[in-house]
Amino acid sequence: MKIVFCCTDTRPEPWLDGLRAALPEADLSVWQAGVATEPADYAIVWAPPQAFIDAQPRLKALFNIGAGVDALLRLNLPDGLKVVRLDDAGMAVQMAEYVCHAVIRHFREFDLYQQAQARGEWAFRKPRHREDFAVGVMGLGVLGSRVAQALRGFDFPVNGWSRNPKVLDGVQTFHGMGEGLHAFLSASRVLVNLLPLTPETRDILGRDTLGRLRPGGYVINVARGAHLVEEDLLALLDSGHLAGATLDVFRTEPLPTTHPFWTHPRVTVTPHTSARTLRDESIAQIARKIRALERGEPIAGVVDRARGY
Ligand code: OXD
Repeated sequence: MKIVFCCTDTRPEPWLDGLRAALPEADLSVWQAGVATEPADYAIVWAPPQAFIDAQPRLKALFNIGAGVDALLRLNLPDGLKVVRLDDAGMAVQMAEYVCHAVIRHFREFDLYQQAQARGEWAFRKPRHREDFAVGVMGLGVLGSRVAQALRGFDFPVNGWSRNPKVLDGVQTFHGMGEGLHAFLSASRVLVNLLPLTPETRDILGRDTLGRLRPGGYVINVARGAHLVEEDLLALLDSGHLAGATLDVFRTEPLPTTHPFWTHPRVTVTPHTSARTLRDESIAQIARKIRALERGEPIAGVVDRARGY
């Protein structure tokens, strides 16, 4: 069986070493622009160019080594080619850490304590009520469900929103565009975006949606920059409707040095790092799935290409 690796911003050697150990029977190669590669059965990819797909007519499955598959689904892919995403592979716990940290930092006003420290000031802040900080999680897939459960662990009221109805222990769930979305937003003060990026969800976080959050709302975007209308977020922060935002993803990455988010006093910027791909876990999972496919067995994580996730 032949496997080709095409992740242009990732050093291939450690991946190849891991794959060699996990699948000694596989013949491995690395795609390079302008260099012919033999047709492979499986590809391990991150944001591959169309030229790669066009030069690989025999592929049975594309294994994406990130959480979101939007960059892959924008390509012209042959019918029947399976697109497979990582199932957790150590990302869900990182996402839960990141989001819980951002929520708790905001709720417990750690930024204000930091400022007080800079002034050498010993001053308590009045405890705030958890019931006033309902957290709404948009997107209840593997990552969103884990985040919602982790927030429940801190006793925050948690709302969840998804395209189709879902049931999650301890979480008040809403679904569908229109009324379902509006009811979800007006019941939430902190918004966590973990949606897949599809034509339906592009620009979903704009003036109309964010403006429906409870006053003093807080936005955490850990999905895709294109979900968020950046000017609308800035306007709602400046009008005082929103208290702040923690943003890990941006319409343009790296975030341009002149972008107002860098210096906004109530925006925290991190460089698309909320849940990193863990190489060993990912290799083990991909190897297991390739073996299953070779035996003709079904695997988890196959993307519904029409739906977009
Ligand atoms: C992603 C990732 O899909 O970082 O954004 O894995």
